[in-house]
Amino acid sequence: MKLYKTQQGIVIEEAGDYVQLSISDWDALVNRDSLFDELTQLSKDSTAKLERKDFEKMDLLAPIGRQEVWAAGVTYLRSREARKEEAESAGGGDFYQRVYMADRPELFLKATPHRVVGHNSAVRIRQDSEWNVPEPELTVLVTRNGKIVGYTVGNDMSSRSIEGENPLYLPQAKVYDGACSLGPGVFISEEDLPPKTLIAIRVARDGRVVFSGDTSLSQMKRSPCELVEYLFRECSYPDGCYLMTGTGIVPPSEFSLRSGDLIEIEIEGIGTLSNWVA
Ligand code: DO4
Ligand code: MG
Repeated sequence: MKLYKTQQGIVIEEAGDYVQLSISDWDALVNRDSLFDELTQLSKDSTAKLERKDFEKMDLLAPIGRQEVWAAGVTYLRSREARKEEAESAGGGDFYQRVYMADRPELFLKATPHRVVGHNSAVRIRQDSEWNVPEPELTVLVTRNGKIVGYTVGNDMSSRSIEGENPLYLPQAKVYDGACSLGPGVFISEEDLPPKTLIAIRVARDGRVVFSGDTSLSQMKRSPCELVEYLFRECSYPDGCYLMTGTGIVPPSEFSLRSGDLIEIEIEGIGTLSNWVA
């Protein structure tokens, strides 16, 4: 089942059937620990069925209310290798290997809601950064009680030049307006995603694919539950939160995004998130 936030209201999609909910409070809704069961019931009871064509005319918004967006780093070997290379000359090459091996994961605040964009909107690159990449990441929706109730597609837009100059610049490399994209909707499920779930990215420039790559969740070193357990240590999230679980795909060093590029990220079973670079 998928949950969508639109300008016209909240919509659920179950096996090709669309229902518009009478509930309009996103923050209260997504904090229900039994979200899957409740949405299943609402979808059965509702008389407000929508045709697919009517849903497609609605204005899709990023699936977020007041949730903070956090992110985990260096959860895949590919990310560890890329960062090690990038930070070596700044003396930070070793940090990434250490965090990859450590019990404690790397967790950082990625975005407050106003910095998040949704499907078919523009993500941004920083004006003071020369080397910029998308990071395709499975992103989990977590209730205020720490329960994972859904999954969405995330793009952790990053400045590799700022991050590589000094690891202490990480917040500037990661947090800026339009640096985070989520959507199109949220896949609501009680189950863990299968490890074979594919994550794929394509970047097109002037209609030509200039970068593509894929990985699967089986390549991730830590589980979403383990990351959430650390995230909730000594920190509360009154409106719930999103957690991006790290990237397993990093473009080659000579690649940098340009204005006008189209980024498409697909996670099997969840959807495809498309954004153009402003
Ligand atoms: O440590 C730097 C950021 C890592 C990251 O964003 C990732 O691995 O996805
Ligand atoms: Mg990342």
